[in-house]
Amino acid sequence: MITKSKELFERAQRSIPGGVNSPVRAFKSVGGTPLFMTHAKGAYMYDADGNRYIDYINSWGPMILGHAYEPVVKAIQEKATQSTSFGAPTELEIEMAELITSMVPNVDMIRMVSSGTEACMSALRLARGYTGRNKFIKFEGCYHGHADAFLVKAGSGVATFNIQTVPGVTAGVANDTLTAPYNDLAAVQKLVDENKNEIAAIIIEPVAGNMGCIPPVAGFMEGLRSICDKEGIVFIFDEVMTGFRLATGGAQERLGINADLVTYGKVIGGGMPVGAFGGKKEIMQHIAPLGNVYQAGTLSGNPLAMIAGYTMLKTLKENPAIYKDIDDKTEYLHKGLDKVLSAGNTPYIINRFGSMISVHFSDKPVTDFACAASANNTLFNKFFHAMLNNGVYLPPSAFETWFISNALSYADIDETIEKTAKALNS
Ligand code: HOZ
Repeated sequence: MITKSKELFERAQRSIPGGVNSPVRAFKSVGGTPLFMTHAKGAYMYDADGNRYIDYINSWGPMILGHAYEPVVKAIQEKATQSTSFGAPTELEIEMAELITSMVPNVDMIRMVSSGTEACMSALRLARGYTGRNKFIKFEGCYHGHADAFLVKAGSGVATFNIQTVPGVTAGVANDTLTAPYNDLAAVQKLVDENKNEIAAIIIEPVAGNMGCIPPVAGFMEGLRSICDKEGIVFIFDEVMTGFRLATGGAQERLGINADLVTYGKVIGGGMPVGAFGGKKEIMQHIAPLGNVYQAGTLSGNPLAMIAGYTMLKTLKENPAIYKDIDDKTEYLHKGLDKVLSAGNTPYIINRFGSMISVHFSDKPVTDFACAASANNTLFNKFFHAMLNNGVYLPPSAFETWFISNALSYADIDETIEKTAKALNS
C-alpha cells in the first residue's frame, strides 16, 4: 500500500515541477508513483506508508556506511550549535583539505564547493583558464552534473528521459563539447587530431555510473592519459561517484592512473550537499584568489557539510578494511543475481566494479552508451517495479548504477536474491 505517497505526489505536483527536486526520482520513465520517504537507518529506507525497503541507491552514492551513520549524525548535531554558516574561513576546512590530500596522493590542493555539478563546472573552467583553450571531450552517457557544457549526450536523467537536445543550452556552448563513445580510444584520438591545440580537457567518469555501471576496458584509461600527456590536455577524473567509494584514493588508486584534476561529491559530504575539485598545485594555483580563474560560494566549506564529510572520510581512512567488506558483499550479490537470472530465458549482463553494480537486460556486453540504450529497458522498468513491490529499492532507471552500502548484511543480500527470483516469476 502506498496511499500516503500517492497523496503526497499529487500535492507535490501542485508546487514543485514534476513533484520532485531532481528528475530521475520522479519515476517518470518506469511509471507509477515515486515513494516519499520519512526516514532511513542502516540498509533500510521507510516510506510515508511505513513500508520498509532494502536500499540499493543509498542517496545515489553518499551513504557508503548506511543511513544515519551515528558518528556523522552526532558530529552534525554538535557542530550545529556553533552556527550553521560563517561565510568566513574555519580551521575545520584546513583539516578537511589536509585529510583529503593525505588520502589521495596526487591531489596537492583542493577547493570545496556544494555539489558535484559545481565541482565539474569549476574544474572545466580551470582547465580552460589554465590551457587557454575552449573545447573539451566528454563521453556519451557520462554525466557530469547539469552545467550547460556537460548536457550534451549526457547520461543519468538526460538519457532516462531521452532528451536529445536540452533547451536553454546554447549552440555556442554545445559546440565546444566534443563527444566520443566510452571505451573508444580511436574515437578520442580522431577528435584530438581534428582539433589540434584546441582541446583544454578530457573529462571522464573513470567507472561510469550514469548509464548503469560501465567499467573501463583494459588500456582505455592508460591510452587517454598518454594522449593528454602528448597534447597538453588536462585529464579530469569525475570521481563524484567513485571518489572515496572504490578506495580511499578512489578510482585513481583502483585503476592506477593519475588524473590532473579530480572532482568529488557524494561520499565526500557524508550525505550533506558537498562537492570538491582538486589536483596538481601547478593547475590549482590558477584559481582565485591565487589566480584569475574565478570560482566562489557562500556555503562553500560550510561547517555542517565539512564535519559530516570529515567524519565520514576519517572513518574510511582509519578502517580501510571497509572497502574489502563492501566489495565482497557486492560480489556476493553479483553471484546471487547471476544464479537467479541465469535460470530464466532473458539475456542479461551484470556489470560491477567495487561497490557499484547494475543489471542490463542485454544479449551483448554493455561497454558504452549505445549498448546500454539498446538493452531491453522496458523489461528493466518491469523488473524495477517487481523488486519495489517486494521491498527492494533499485534506481528507477537502467541508466543509473546501484550503490552498495556496508550496512547491508549478507542476510539482506540473501533476501534481495530471493526477492529477485520472486520478481522474475511475477
Ligand atoms: N543525478 C543523480 C543520479 N545520477 C541524482 C538523481 C536524484 O537525486 O534524483
